[in-house]
Amino acid sequence: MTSIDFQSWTNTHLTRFERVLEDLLPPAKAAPQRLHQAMRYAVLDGGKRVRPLLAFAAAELTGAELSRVHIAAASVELIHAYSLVHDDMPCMDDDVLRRGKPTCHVQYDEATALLVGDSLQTLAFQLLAEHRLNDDAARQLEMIKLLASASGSRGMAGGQAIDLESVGKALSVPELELMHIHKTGALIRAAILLGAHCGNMAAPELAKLDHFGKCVGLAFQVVDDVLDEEADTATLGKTAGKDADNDKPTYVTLLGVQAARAMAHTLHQDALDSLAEFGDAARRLRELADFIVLRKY
Ligand code: GRG
Repeated sequence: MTSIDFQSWTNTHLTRFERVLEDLLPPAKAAPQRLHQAMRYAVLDGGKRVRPLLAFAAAELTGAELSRVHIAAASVELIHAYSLVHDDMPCMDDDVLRRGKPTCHVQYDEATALLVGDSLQTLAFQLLAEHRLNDDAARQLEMIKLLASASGSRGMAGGQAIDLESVGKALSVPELELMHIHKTGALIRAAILLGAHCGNMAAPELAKLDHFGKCVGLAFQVVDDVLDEEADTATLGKTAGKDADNDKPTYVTLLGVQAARAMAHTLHQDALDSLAEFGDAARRLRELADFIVLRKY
């Protein structure tokens, strides 16, 4: 698929991936129906699917089987969807709009939303354990460990804890960076590495990809902060200006819009530099880095 343009590559992958997610999620008619319907509501038909796309693009460097990459990408997207459902609940960010729709606890109820997050998280690990993702069992075990540490208290959930503690506080830029490397960056990095682990990439190349992931993960958050300030709710599909309203430190509040954009530009360049050795095979990763930094939603 290297000869088609980025938009066609994305559309082709996402159309196929939506069907994969539909099949991997429990059917809406299976009991307990309300929980299964709410899981499907939280995952299907929404979101940019940036993490799965990064997994597909990283896997292209290895020639991994697409059916395997689908499972790895789905596991990351399920963790991401769970984090959004829990983040939107009244005990956390208390938001009513996500992916252009009422949030899960608004559409269903709080107890259901809590169980949706729990069930999506466990389903993610079930997929990684149940499907053959690499002929080398040790590498597959590494994938499970990777997603667990990226999601848990030393990764995304830890970053969320720091986020909740930082409301109303004046963080320094390095403190803010540490928070976002965990909260947003860890899962983005994991998506890239899981895609690569579906093939057999050697450690030096994995390290380069990991650096790419670290840069785009942070750039994603810097741009998110700028968009939270500059874009409107309809464009974002979630409530704009939420961070400022909640008195949360952001790159924009600490640095201002212009310096935040400059930081995203530096991270973008650093990310592209780390792909130099991969040549044209890394074309989709470069295009995704461009999308992450230049996106308007
Ligand atoms: C509840 C354990 C737990 C963690 C929550 C991811 C997260 C941590 C909170 C989401 C709140 C937020 C706005 C985070 C900053 C950046 C981010 C992850 C935005 C949402 O990701 P997108 O833009 O969402 O990829 P879509 O809907 O496109 O998939």
